[in-house]
Amino acid sequence: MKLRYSPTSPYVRKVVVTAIEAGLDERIERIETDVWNPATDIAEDNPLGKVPALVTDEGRVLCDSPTICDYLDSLHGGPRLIPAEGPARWQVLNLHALASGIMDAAVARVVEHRARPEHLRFGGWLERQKLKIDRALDSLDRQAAEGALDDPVNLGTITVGCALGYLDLRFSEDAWREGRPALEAWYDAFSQRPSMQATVPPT
Ligand SMILES: N[C@@H](CCC(=O)N[C@@H](CS)C(=O)NCC(=O)O)C(=O)O
Repeated sequence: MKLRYSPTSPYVRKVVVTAIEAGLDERIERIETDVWNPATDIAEDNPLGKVPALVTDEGRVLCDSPTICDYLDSLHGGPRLIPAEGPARWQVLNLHALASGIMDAAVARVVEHRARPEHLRFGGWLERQKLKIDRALDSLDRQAAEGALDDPVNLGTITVGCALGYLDLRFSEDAWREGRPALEAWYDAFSQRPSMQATVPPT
C-alpha cells in the first residue's frame, strides 16, 4: 500500500497511528506530498487534492481518513479499532467525530492565517473556529473525567490524541491544558504510546 503523506497533517497522523496500532505500518510506503505546492500531483490520486489518500495493493485509491482507517481496520486480526456493533461503536464513532471537528476547525484557522492576506481575514469566522475547539475540549475533559476515554486504544482515542497533538503544534499559545486536568492527564499517558511517539510532527 502507498500513503500520500504529510508529516504535519493531523489526519495523516491518525491514519499512521491506526496503521501502527493495527500492526500494518510496515506494509505502507509513505509518499511525502506537499498539497500546497502548485506542482503537486496529489489530484491524480485524490480529486479533492488532500492528504491522506491510500493506494491499496489492488490499486484502489481511498481518500478521507475515516475511510482509510476503516479499511485498515478490516485488514488485521487484532481487536477492532472501530467496534463492529453495540454501544461501543457509537461511543467510538462519536468521539472520533468530536475530535475530527477539532482538527477541522484548527486546520481552518491555520489555512486562514497562512493563505489569506491579513486585510482579507474574517476575524469573526476565526473566533467561531476557536469557540468550536474550546467547547469540544471542554466536552472531552468531562468525558475523560468520567473515564470515557479509558477504553483500549480505538479510532476515537487515536483521533483525540492526534487532535491534541496538532493543537500543541499549531496553537501552543492557546494552552488547551489550562482548566482541563482530566484531559491533560489522559493525554500525558496516551501520548506515550509507541504509535504516538513514532509520529510526533516536526516543529
Ligand atoms: N476530511 C479529510 C480532511 C483532509 C485534509 O483536509 N487534509 C489537509 C491537510 S491537513 C489537506 O490536504 N488540505 C489541502 C486542501 O484542503 O486543499 C480527512 O479526514 O482526511
